[in-house]
Amino acid sequence: MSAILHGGWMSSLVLAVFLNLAAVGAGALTLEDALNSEDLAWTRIQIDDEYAYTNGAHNILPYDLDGDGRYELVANAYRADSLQFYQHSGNPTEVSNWTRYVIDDDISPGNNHSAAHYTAIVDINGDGRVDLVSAENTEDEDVVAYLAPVDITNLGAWERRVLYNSGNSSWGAYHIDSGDVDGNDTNDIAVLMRYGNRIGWLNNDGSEADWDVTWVDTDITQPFNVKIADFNNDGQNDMIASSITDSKVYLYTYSGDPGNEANWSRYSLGQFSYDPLTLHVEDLDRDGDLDILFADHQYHEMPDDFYLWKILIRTRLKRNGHGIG
Ligand SMILES: [Ca+2]
Ligand SMILES: [Ca+2]
Ligand SMILES: [Ca+2]
Ligand SMILES: [Ca+2]
Repeated sequence: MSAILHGGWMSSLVLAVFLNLAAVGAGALTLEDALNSEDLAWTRIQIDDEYAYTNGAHNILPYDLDGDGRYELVANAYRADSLQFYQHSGNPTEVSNWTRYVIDDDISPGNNHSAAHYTAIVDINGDGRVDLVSAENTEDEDVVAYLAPVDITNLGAWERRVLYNSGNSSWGAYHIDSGDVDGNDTNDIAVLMRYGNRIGWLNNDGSEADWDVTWVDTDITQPFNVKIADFNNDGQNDMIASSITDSKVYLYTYSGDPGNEANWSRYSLGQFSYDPLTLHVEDLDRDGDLDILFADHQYHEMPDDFYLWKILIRTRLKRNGHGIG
């Protein structure tokens, strides 16, 4: 599907897909070509506007969940407290070809507002099928996994597991990401408590539920997004997190056992005068180093240092000779 998806922050009530029809027709048209084109042919295809499932639409991600070569769309709505995916049969530009599959319409039982925010798409039980892991803001059951069955459309076969329960309903997991933090070939989960002012990681040691948490930073104010990736190319995954109130993006690395809080070090990637929110990690210029892209919540003016992340990291690497510091 040559679709370019408009994801992330979407207006509530509507989950929509925007297809660049020029890209579909041309096949080889790049994103740069599409953005530079003077005759863009973007068409809005509204796939769901049912209030019970789209109220507070917060997150939508394309992923081929069943490996048939066609994208599904995984979506959260935090006021509707729902987790669902959409699957299309045939031409995705035909609204009637899309079907909604609701995996859970009450992710946080008993909580009717501000719950499901983000979902990580990752295989957590090693069966080769990607599972869905949701962050529940303002609930005790902070991180909940839904294990994918062979037939993902068999909704009753999805298995729910509570990976982490903080027991603190005023915290709530706001954002999560997945990756192998400790390098033992199991996918772990980074977890961020926006109002608990902390980030950490959940260790996937093969347990079905109740994973151990290690708090990596309890001295961060209103963190918003967290990502796991190897930023300094040492073969060991690191973490980054954005903070609204601190107006910073932090980098976290560890030496030794990452299950020991004392083994983690925090580095600021610069002080900014605005509020970094959503983080994306890509090798934007394809030089082999990961770059960080973020959104500005309180936009004032384009900062001079907008694209200096890689330079900052390289400078620190060079200064110390090894590691980042
Ligand atoms: Ca598919
Ligand atoms: Ca799985
Ligand atoms: Ca692991
Ligand atoms: Ca690393």
